Amino acid sequence: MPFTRRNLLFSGLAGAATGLLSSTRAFAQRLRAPGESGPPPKPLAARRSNGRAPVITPNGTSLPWRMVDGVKEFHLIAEPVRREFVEGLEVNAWGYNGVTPGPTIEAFEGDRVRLLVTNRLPEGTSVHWHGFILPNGMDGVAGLNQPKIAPGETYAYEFTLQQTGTLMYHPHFDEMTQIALGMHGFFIIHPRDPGVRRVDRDFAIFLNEWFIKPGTATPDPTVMLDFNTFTMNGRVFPGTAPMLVRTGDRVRIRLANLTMDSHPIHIHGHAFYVTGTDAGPIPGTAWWPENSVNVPVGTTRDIEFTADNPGDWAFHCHKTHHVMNQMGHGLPNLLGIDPSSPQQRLDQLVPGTMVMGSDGMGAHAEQRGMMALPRNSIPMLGGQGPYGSIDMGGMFTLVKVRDDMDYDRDPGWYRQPPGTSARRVDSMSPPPAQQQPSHEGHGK
Ligand SMILES: [Cu+2]
Repeated sequence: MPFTRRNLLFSGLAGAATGLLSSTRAFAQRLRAPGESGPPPKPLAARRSNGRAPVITPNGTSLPWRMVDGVKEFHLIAEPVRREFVEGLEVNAWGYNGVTPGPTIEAFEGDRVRLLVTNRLPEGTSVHWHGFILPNGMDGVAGLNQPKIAPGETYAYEFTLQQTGTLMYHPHFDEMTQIALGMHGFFIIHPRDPGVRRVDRDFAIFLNEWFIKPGTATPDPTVMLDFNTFTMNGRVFPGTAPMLVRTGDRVRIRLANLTMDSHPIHIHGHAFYVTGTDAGPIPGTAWWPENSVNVPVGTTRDIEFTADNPGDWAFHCHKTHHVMNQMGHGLPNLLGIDPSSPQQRLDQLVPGTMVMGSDGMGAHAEQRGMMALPRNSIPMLGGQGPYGSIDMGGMFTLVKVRDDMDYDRDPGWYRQPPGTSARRVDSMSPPPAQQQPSHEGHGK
């Protein structure tokens, strides 16, 4: 199926629906403790509104909750998940409630929350509430604050939210495997007053990086530095859903990183302010303007801007290898060398191998359709745009700004107003001599 925005939007919605269903099912299946009585559980609460734009996790899901005796109760299920990063690449990951990253949890400052955690992994786990001010016994470091949650067991964490901001949850047991395989999620605490730091569009993007050998489906969690697949909310471009905003919207994007690398995330066509970290909101007087925000390991960053520039704007990690898709390593550097002879010899040994192009990597994108790839792997370079191939994949997505944006429907590619596009000029006559730079009239 060729990549189209419609497919992409549909698969995103389908994914969200599946996640919600599986969460709902999980609630229904929750075992009652022996002898537990009382009224039957109330139905799931609808998504709260409270006058605030809901947080959107592109390609992701939000975790439903229900009120039980004044406590907001959520249920996380730690389990292996099958995640499609983009059509052609399915990955054996670990996550929560059927997805990686796990569903986004939202609550309000002052809320009393209970988080049920059921372990369906083949090994123990725990959940740490990253950045939270909470009782020591709820902090989730296995061995230090609690026993590990053994396979099949359910634990309850319960505490009162004393702060606001973009926080996270992740295991603190066998971190190297569990976090690397995708076990992490957002826990967003809103201010009680809906007028505080209000925005029109509020997005959340969890960054991750993986090593998945081409032709395999299970990431190698022992890899320390040499990752080859970089995701935003468990998807790589062109599988990442664009963020849809209306001209004039106040936009917040929350970014989180629990990988082995920092990720400098860059926006085009706008400048933003850095407005928050995992320690909470930054006072307005201390916001600083940026075009790229480095998201260090083990942190979140909030950025805000007014979308005042219509168009399709790139939003991506600025480490150049992090905007490439699945790369096979160990190939020689052939930049500047005619690769046809080694290509032929390699083809005899390993059919379908691509060596680096002598003129850079752009040719790979051009040849994408003809490349023979190992099963369950994807080309190194991105997707199709309105003007040809976009040579970026991985941690790359789009902010689409339109005057009349329908938030529920991808508008397709931006139509640039006449006279506002870069254009080819080398086929025209050379500019007349009087248009050359002149220093006349500057005093000499
Ligand atoms: Cu990066």
